[in-house]
Amino acid sequence: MDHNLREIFDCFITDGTFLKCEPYGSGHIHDTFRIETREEDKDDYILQRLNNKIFRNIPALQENIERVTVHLKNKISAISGSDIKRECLSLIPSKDKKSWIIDKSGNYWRMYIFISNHRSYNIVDSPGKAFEGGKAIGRFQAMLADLPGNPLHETIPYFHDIEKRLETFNRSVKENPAGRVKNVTHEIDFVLKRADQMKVILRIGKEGKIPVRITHNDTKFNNILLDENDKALCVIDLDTVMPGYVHYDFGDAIRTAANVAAEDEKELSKVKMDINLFEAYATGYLSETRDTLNDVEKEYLAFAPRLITYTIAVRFLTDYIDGDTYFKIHHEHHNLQRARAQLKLVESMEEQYGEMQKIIRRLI
Ligand code: ADP
Ligand code: GN1
Ligand code: MG
Repeated sequence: MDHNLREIFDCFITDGTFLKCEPYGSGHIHDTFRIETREEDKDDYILQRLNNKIFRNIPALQENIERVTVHLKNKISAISGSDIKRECLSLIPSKDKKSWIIDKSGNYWRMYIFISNHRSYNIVDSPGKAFEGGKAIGRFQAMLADLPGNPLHETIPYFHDIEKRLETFNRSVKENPAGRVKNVTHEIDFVLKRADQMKVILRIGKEGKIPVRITHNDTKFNNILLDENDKALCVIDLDTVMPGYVHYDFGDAIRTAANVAAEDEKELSKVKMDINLFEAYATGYLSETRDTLNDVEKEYLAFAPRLITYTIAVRFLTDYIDGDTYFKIHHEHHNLQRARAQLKLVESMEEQYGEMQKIIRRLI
């Protein structure tokens, strides 16, 4: 699909003139572009065509992000020496005073200031980076704890609800819409064997033992930008910031920060959770949250990576069975490759679970 990106850029109130635009990043959901401006001293921008098949209510989504970024900006600007354009996402208003526009074909677009001199990692190669990521997410949760007003909209209902995800999965297996079930019988068995044990976080939530807080819900490591010295800079991709359990953020971050291989690694023998990266992330995270989390929340942190890695594996596998309708893919069996790598990672976490529990108990 071809879009006139210069025309779309012109719908927003910007500083600086359009020089060029190119696809940017490796997100699985939106179409993301970097816009460079002609002037050296003006900001560059990130322009996104929003996936409104996945996010069904864009005004509600944007309202959440407006509230969250205003709140974060208030907090961050009160810290001396802070760099507000780089430590928090800045939405760019459109000429008709909204934080998004709809083009002639019905596409939704939004724009942010491009965060300059950042580093983004799909794979984390040092405990120092993992520690910084943990600090960033811990601080993010802490800063949003006193967001005023109504609860945030649930931009994707039941996003991390494993019972609902398994219902959808079982329906897809039964309906077999793309005729692919025959390719994945081993993976289906793996998923079903673990289905019951994965419901524990939902259960302790329903029992009132862990509170619903404002969480990010998509803490994959490339959604945490580091600065030029690999220090925590900014948490991005705020589309799923909404009520949730802290385990979802902890689990998803470990899924990506502590896996020594790529999320979609084809060579499964390379996929493994590195316990040192786990420990470093947990140390950073707990340095910011130790005093606010309750005892049950802390106790279940060690289990969270198993739950979220399993959940994402189930989602990749469901999408493969459905014929690739949700995640962007780069080749025919990409979702299957992702699902297999994530299931391998679940196994690696199972093998190291005792050690993970010991580390968490030592840190809390
Ligand atoms: P998706 O939901 O598709 O993952 P993201 O909002 O995470 O979309 O954006 C995709 C990628 O674009 C990010 O992983 C990051 O590399 C880059 N990105 C997004 N927003 C910014 C920003 N404000 N400044 C710099 N890079 C950004
Ligand atoms: C998507 O948006 P992105 O690429 O950061 C997905 C996450 C998955 C992740 C798997 C809204 O994240 O839930 O964990 O892919 N986001 C949405 O890589 O579904
Ligand atoms: Mg992203």
